[in-house]
Amino acid sequence: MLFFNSVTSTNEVARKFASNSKYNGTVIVAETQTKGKGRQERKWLSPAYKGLWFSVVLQPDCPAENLGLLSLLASNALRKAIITILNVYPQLKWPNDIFLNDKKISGILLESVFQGPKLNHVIIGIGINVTQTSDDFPKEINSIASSLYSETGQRIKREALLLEVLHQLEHDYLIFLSGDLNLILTEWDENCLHKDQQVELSTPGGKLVSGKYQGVDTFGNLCLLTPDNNSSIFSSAEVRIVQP
Ligand code: BT5
Repeated sequence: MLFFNSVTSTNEVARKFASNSKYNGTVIVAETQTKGKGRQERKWLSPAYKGLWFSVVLQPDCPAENLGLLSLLASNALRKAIITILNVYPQLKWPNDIFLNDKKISGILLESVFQGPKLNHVIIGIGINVTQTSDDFPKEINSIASSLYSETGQRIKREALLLEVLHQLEHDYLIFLSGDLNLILTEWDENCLHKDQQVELSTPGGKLVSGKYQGVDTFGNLCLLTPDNNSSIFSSAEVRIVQP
């Protein structure tokens, strides 16, 4: 595990180690990130001392299609760690956001490099808001983002949560490597925020598609039943729950 005071992004630091096999399992932790990033190059706010910002380098020997599952695995492991440390029950939004009381308290950014049909390495970047209060978030995200402290009133040791996340991640990753993918899929599905709900997806190509969320397939792709009664599968999209 490598600790830094300030980095641009822990995913960027991890990238330097990621292709060398001796760094499989390396964890990069930073007190703050100056260019923390989300998906699609969005910004991730990472104020010093107020959260956990870290990345894990993994070099799984598995087909490229299993990448989506790793995404679900990471958010599910994170959920279990939060339950253990805080005794509260977050929900999961596809593909890898963690919500508590309908607010986003954590996000995950998976970046990967392929070698032909196989994954060469994956960087799992995890951001968890721990002690922020609503004043710490800018207006634009104030109503959708929150922290573990704001939602539970509990002050926790960040080190304890970090160790528990890594423990759960390792536990589930070993199950994943053994080929038993059902546990991850079942646990993830049971705790999905938009289970059986009407949703609107915005695709990376900018299309909006509405329908009923039907679950995830064995690769972790999202399955949607569109109004014309067709089932469509998405490997990447932004999910918005449509209020009935
Ligand atoms: C994510 O992206 O949720 C993935 C975030 C991953 C962050 C970790 S921290 C360690 C590692 N190093 C990095 O550089 N990144 C990873 P996305 O689903 O695209 O959400 C981004 C959006 O969430 C932004 O556009 C904001 O609206 C909102 N946001 C930004 N900072 C936030 C925060 N701290 N808490 C909650 N929401 C935030």
